[in-house]
Amino acid sequence: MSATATVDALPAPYTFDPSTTALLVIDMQRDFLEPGGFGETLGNDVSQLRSAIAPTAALLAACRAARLPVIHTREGHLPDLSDCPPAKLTRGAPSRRIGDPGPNGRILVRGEYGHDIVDELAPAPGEPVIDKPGKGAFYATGLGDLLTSLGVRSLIVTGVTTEVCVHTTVREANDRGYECLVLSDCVGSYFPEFQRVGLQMIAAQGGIFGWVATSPAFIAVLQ
Ligand code: C5J
Repeated sequence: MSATATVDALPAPYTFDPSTTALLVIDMQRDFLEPGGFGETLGNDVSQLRSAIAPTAALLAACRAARLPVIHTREGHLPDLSDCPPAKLTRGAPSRRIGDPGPNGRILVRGEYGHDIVDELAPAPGEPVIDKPGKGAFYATGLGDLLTSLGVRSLIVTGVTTEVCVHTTVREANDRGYECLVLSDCVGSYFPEFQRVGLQMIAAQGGIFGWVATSPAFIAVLQ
């Protein structure tokens, strides 16, 4: 692999050094992607997110082959919910609240079946999984220290949902000086309009939060 690679992206081609780049797969959990979980309790059509699974599986294979570090995240809470702010617990009128029992275990609680990553994208042995109580992957986690220890400066960002945890994490990363490339076919939203606009917001104004590309374009330059 050459020292740097350049991928066709918006708002402009994105040049990165694979030796300082990691793949960040955000919250591809049953609780968001499968019936009976947190996403569905909020009234969402969870099938909207499933289009991101197959391209992310191909991306994972390519990144593992290229020896890029792969980091997964999961949103969820301790069994006693002590890390869940009351505002998050009581907001809205979901059919089941965080911590309530559901068909995949307690909603959005660590250790439950629904909290874990979908089978198709299961972490490989040794790949870090960052458990986070919030929407951003840097808040109240060890992600920053992990990236520092790996020497990572740029992030390939995928996952769900585009306008919530992906956006929050990209904004956090951007403020910390990381360059972020978001792969449009590997992120998903329950709302097609938010998917479109969420991606536009990242690349607007000269790339105010980062760059946007497709996974085939990225994989092509990794090989
Ligand atoms: C949400 C997430 N949407 N992972 N979480 O509540 O985007």
